[in-house]
Amino acid sequence: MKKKALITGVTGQDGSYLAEFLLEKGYEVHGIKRRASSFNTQRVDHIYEDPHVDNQHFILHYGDLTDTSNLVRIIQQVQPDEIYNLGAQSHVAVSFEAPEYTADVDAMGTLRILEAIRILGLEKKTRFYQASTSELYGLVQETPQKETTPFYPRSPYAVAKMYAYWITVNYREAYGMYACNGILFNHESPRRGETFVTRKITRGLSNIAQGLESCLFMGNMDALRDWGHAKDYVRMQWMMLQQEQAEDFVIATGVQYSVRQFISWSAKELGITLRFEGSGVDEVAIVDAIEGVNAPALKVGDIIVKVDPRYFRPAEVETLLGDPTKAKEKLGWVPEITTQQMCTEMVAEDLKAAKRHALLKQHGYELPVSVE
Ligand code: NDP
Ligand code: GDR
Repeated sequence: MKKKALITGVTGQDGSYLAEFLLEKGYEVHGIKRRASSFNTQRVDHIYEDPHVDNQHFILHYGDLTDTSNLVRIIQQVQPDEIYNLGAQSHVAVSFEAPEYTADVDAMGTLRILEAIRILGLEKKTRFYQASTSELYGLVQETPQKETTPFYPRSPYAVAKMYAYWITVNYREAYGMYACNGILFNHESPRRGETFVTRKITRGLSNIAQGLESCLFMGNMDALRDWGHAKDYVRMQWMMLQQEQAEDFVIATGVQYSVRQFISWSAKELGITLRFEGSGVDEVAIVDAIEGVNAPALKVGDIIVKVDPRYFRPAEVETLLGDPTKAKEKLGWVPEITTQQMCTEMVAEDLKAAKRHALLKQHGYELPVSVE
């Protein structure tokens, strides 16, 4: 019998990589997608299967983490062996604007799934993975952060995820369910949402190099993060559900860089050397040298990065650095892709898109460029 997995958040970055990974392992993969006024399945369109053929391996269901009856019905119908709860309002800055919605989806949504498993009597059959986060550490109490480091959440998103973390632990202890938390540090890829910092940088600088935008406006460039590749991290999500006992794990690279460093690397990938001048809200990045053919729209002396305080957060998480020793020792997991290799891949993909776009513009077909 084929194993069945149900993924919430299948249309997101991690959901799409995890669906690919599980399909390759021979799973029947079910995903929950939200109803939207336009198509929102771009990240999984390449694995879409025509519902009119027999033996479908990838099946999408309409649903929402705010809708209990919908979740119960889908779980009852699918009878999954594994549930990966990746669905969330996942943007930290947005959670300050929409705190109640974030709590409903990220905290209550997790409870709704756990309760659905219990109501349907699937406690012994269905294994549950919760997408927990390094944001739980917030104002860090210990460096590097590991499974035993105390939490100090710093945003409505992190507080909601803290509820989800503990309710997962609680259902494991109270009902003997196989339920676990992956405490994942930031992970990125060419499929990363365009408003998260790495993708904003790789896409923004690629557009600027091709003359589609003129300046990238950034928030706190001193922030330090431990950035891995989403492909490495979804492998670990699956590994966590294949153990004898459910346990929580930190997933991280163990190396941290600043946002400024990521900007410099991305610029270098485009053949641009940047010089940072000024400080605080007056800091800018200036083109110091250009090599190669990837930045035809720029000249030395152009200011292409500025700080805009609108991107500062009401409470910031300044530094995160994970210690993945437990994942390495107990599961043999080590990340295979370095932060710099990931940056190279992201810039290459965004540059390809920017070149296509610039070519259309050259021939009179101007497309709007969405910028945050
Ligand atoms: P994305 O933002 O790319 O994807 C989030 C997914 O959740 C999307 O499919 C989105 O649907 C869906 N979603 C949002 N709201 C709802 C809702 N009300 N009901 C059902 N689905 C909903 O996130 P990532 O793939 O980057 O992250 C996956 C999970 O891991 C998230 O829970 C995130 O909080 C967590 N996480 C992520 C980390 C990272 O660095 N990427 C690190 C640690 C944790 P739609 O496409 O329609 O918007
Ligand atoms: P984060 O990711 O908040 O860590 O949450 P994000 O990429 O949004 O920010 C990382 C750091 O960069 C700083 N920053 C900016 N961030 C954004 N988005 N836009 C900017 O212009 C900008 N300038 C500076 C931020 O202040 C922050 O310090 C991500 C999400 O995927 C969560 O869902 C997940 O739980 C955590 O990672 C781990």
